[in-house]
Amino acid sequence: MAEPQILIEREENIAILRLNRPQALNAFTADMLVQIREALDRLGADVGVRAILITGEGRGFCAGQDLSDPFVAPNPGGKPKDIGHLIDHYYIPMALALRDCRVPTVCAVNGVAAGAGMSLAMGCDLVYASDAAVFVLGFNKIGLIPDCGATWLLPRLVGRAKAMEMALLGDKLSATDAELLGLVARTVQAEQLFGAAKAAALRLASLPTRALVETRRLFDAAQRSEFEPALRAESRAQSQLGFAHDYSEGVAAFMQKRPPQFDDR
Ligand code: T3D
Repeated sequence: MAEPQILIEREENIAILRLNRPQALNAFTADMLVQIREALDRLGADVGVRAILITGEGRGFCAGQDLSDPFVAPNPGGKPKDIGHLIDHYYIPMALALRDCRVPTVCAVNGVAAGAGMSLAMGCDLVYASDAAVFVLGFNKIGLIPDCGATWLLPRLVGRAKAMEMALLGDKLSATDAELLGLVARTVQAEQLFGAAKAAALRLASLPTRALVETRRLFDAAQRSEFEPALRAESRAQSQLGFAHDYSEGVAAFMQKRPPQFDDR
């Protein structure tokens, strides 16, 4: 029987999603993209899950699209394949499922993150990288443009100049440089990466989920907004969150000098 392309485990109130094609540095197949999207939707809707940790099996995190996948692999002499179909029906739904995930997401980048694999990492809420990880867009070497959200995410994270250099020259970026540039939140020694990322996911899982996810939404929305509309959007979100149980629980816990028990999703 074929190995599953992703693995899901549950630990306490977090879910761990592992990309599981280590022989190809966890390169995406079309099936795998569907499985990741379905897992994000399913786990996000599960009230027992309050954070999702994404990582890769083996020495790589994800090498982007599997270039040998018959779904897209060029077919010299045969009928040309429309890569846009793959993007529209597989990559975009996965990228949107990640952006709209109902719980916070943590990425543990355990090795190379290339092409759309780098986009997957950048799309997570909290990105920790192993000191052995490297980031490379790589699209320039196959005559394509950065996709799966990379044109939106990368310049916002590292600035246009560095994003252009990474996209046009396609050089690898070390995890240390990725942290200095703001591409990842933290670089951790390889052997400590999973523990650190899991601890962060467990911390997120103990916090008020709706407020965390609203923070993500507002940070993203503010990128396309003037200052005053951002202030108004904050006010509307705050108003809604103020009606939620987690707000009264947080304030009560503070006043009573006890740890809060957040459970409102
Ligand atoms: O159709 C479309 O392409 C549209 C979709 C776009 C989304 C994208 O993500 S496009 C970008 C696709 N990804 C790449 O172009 C990256 C290709 N890979 C590499 O440049 C290098 O493998 C890495 C920089 C990622 C890692 O280099 P290194 O030296 O650490 O490992 P390696 O020896 O190159 O690879 C190890 C194995 O993984 C090797 O297989 P083998 O020889 O041991 O049997 C290699 O062929 C395989 N592998 C790596 N990347 C891919 C892959 N197999 C299929 N697809 C890959 N993307």
